[in-house]
Parts: sequence; C-alpha cells; structure tokens
Amino acid sequence: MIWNEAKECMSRDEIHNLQSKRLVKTVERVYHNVEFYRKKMQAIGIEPGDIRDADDVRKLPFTTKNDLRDTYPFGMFAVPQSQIVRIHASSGTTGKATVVGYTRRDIDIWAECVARAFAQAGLNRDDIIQVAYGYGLFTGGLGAHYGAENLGATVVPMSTGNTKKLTTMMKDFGVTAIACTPSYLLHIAEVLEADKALDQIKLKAAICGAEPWTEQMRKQIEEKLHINAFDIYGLSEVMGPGVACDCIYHKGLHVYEDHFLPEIINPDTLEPMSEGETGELVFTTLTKEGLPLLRYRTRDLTSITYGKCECGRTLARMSRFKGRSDDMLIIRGVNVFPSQVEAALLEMGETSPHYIMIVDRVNNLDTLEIQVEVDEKFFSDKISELENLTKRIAHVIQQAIGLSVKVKLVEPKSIERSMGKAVRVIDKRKLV
Ligand code: DLL
Repeated sequence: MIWNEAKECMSRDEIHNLQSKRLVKTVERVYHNVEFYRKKMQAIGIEPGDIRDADDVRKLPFTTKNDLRDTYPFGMFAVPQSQIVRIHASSGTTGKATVVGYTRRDIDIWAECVARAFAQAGLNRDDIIQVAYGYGLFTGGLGAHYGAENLGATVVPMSTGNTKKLTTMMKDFGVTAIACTPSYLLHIAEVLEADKALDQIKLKAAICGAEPWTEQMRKQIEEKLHINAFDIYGLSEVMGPGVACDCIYHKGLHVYEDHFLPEIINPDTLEPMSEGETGELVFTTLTKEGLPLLRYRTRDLTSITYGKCECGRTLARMSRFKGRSDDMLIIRGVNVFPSQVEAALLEMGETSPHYIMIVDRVNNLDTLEIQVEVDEKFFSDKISELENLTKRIAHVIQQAIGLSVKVKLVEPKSIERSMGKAVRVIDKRKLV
C-alpha cells in the first residue's frame, strides 16, 4: 500500500455523504443494541429515524469517560462477548479502568488506519519498524504493531523498558522507522549520542504520539536524529493510535473521517465552535462494531480546518493539541488522574488527604514526585517508621496509577492551602 487516494482525497461532499450513510447505520445499531444509548436517546426524544445526515449528529447525546466507567466493564458493547476478539483498557478517573472491546472487523479497520498513518509518513513494505510503545492493555504497542504488519513492513516488537537493547537492534537490524512516545524518542537519541552511535543508524522516520508535544520538540528530535518526525493521535475509547496523523507537510493531523466524525465544541456551553476555533474535540465512530460511541468527549483541546492539504488530502485537519479540558496528566505516556492518587491515599488511611503532584522532565524522561502530609508523630518517631511509610505509600500509588513515583512525606499544613480549587498538580514540563 502506498496511500489510499480513494479514501483520502474524496470531495467534501463525498465525505459528507459517506459519513451520513455510516452515521445512520451506527445510530440504528447503538439504539437497538446498547441499552445506555437507547435510554439516553429516549430521554431527549430522539429516535434513529431522526438522524438522516451527518449534520444531525448534533441532535445526539454526548458520551463521557464516566459513562464508560459507570457501565464497567462491558455495558456499552454493542455485540455479544463472543464477537469480541480483543480487550484494551486505559485509566479511569477514579481508579476503575475504561474498558474497550474490538470485533475482528474493528481490529482490521484499526490496522488499516494505522497503516494509512505510516504510509502518510512515507513508509512502505521495505521499511523495518521498531514499535517501542508499551504492549499490553495500552493500545499503543499492539495498535502500531498490527498497523505496521498491515502495511507489509517488517515489525520489531520492542515494547518499552530496555533502551540499550533497543538501540543495539536499531543499529544491527537497520531499523528505518520507530513508533514510540516523543519523550522516549528523545531519551533514545541521547543514549545513541552518548554511545557515539548516531551515525550507525538508518532511521528515517518516527511516528510519535500518546502524549502532548510541541513543534519545538518535533524539530529537536528531527535535528538530533536526522529524521522526519510525525504526530500520530488516538485514544483507546475511540480506537487507539491511528485516529489521525500528520503528513510530510506537518500542517495538522489528518483525521480518518471515513471512520470517525469529529466535532469541536465549547467545553462549557457544549455548543459547536466554528472552523479554526479552539475547543474540545468530540468523536462519533462511524464503523466500529464492538464499542461504537456517539459524540465521545475526548477532553482534548484543538481546532479543525477543512481546506485541502498540500499533500492532496481533503480530510479534516486538527491542529497540534493545546491541552485538555479536564485534569488528566500524561506522564511517560501513561494517563494519570489526580483523583486516582487521592483515592489511593484515602483508602490507605495513614495520611492526610493533602498532597501535591510535581511533574518534571529530567533528561527527557518524565518524573513524578508526590508530596503527602502526614501526622507530626512520624517526624518524631524513628527514621525507619518514616521510611517504611514512604515505601508503603509509593507502592500503593504505583499500584493505582501504574507508574513508579518518588514519595516525599511532609509535615502537617506545609502544603499550601488554596482559597478556591485545590492545586494538586505542579507541571514543570513545558508541553504546549
Ligand atoms: O494514547 C493511544 C495512542 C497510542 C495514540 C500511541 C498515539 C500513539 P490513551 O492511552 O487512551 O490512548 O490516551 C489518549 O492521549 O486523549 C490525548 O490526551 C493523548 N494523546 C494521544 N496522542 C496524542 C498526540 C493513546 N499525538 C490520550 N498529541 C488522548 C497529544 C495525545 N496528545
């Protein structure tokens, strides 16, 4: 596959017609197969027959991460479990995971979308692609893996964790492209630089995503490694990586609109925003069978334009992400909600609920320190008591969020109290 002009260069009318046809089918399907949607639509007096056109999407109810949590684990699936061939999951707001399920066809379409993203980055079957996103419940590893195979490229399923082995294989196998988070790639570049191995690699492209990054960081990666770096976007609820990706012109991320209908809304009023205005990105899936979603509020802030790109694609383009409308942090590619930390601390019952999370980036790797107020007695007790408690808290938080943390216990009332919303996070990284 080079790239699919039939799917990516339709006229805007053709895209609209295809989306309309697919939206009508999706609404029929969720109304009849997902009780959650049937009830929600009935509550606002909407029937499937009221949806005839892609613009009618605005009549439909929104879906949030909380809805997925409330129907945990499989309540929003639109097919019987016997038709689900894979499960993935990502962090929920209070510790419960958000579970997503795919049919065989969903997996095929996902692989096709990721292959289209790779093709957009100029890759083809002659490439050797190292996948260094985490494999497992996170969608990054397996999503990129099946996409690279669908493209016909040679996949090296590296996952994360062993950078030395990764750089050795990168050299020895003549790897030409890598898929990983941008911060991890900068770390990889530093390791290569330290080993004086930068001129021994054949890398030409990187497909980076899963966390916010800046244009400056993209340029830094490109200059350090002498490659072209691409921005790939996705979220597990909607599919995983491959919902959108930028092209060689780097003028926005092309949304695969034949499968996903994007909208931009004002996160406060929920009203639609105009082309080019920044607001919250909302997606309706158009072909998904396992977990079709109506108007899923991603909480990601961006804008959309519909003009034809220099590359010839007519697909809608999203600007680089400008942050989120909720408090979710992405640390080393892992989604973390402050509420997960709070819930873990409260459950432990040995500390006060006053804590602060300090996120930083050291040598291009994210660090997380959590300062927690504890009873004064711990400071007068033996040092070993304090050390024990520190370790226990670190363990409990690590279990809750899936990331190693540094815990620092502090004296009562030492964390600044706020007059309004408590400040729980100090993010020292400059990501947007
Ligand atoms: O991060 C899927 C993914 C894997 C995308 C690999 C790209 C590459 P989740 O864990 O559900 O899924 O996290 C989704 O990550 O709502 C954004 O806030 C953020 N995100 C993903 N890609 C980008 C990007 C995967 N390119 C959440 N730029 C999303 C900025 C991104 N943020």
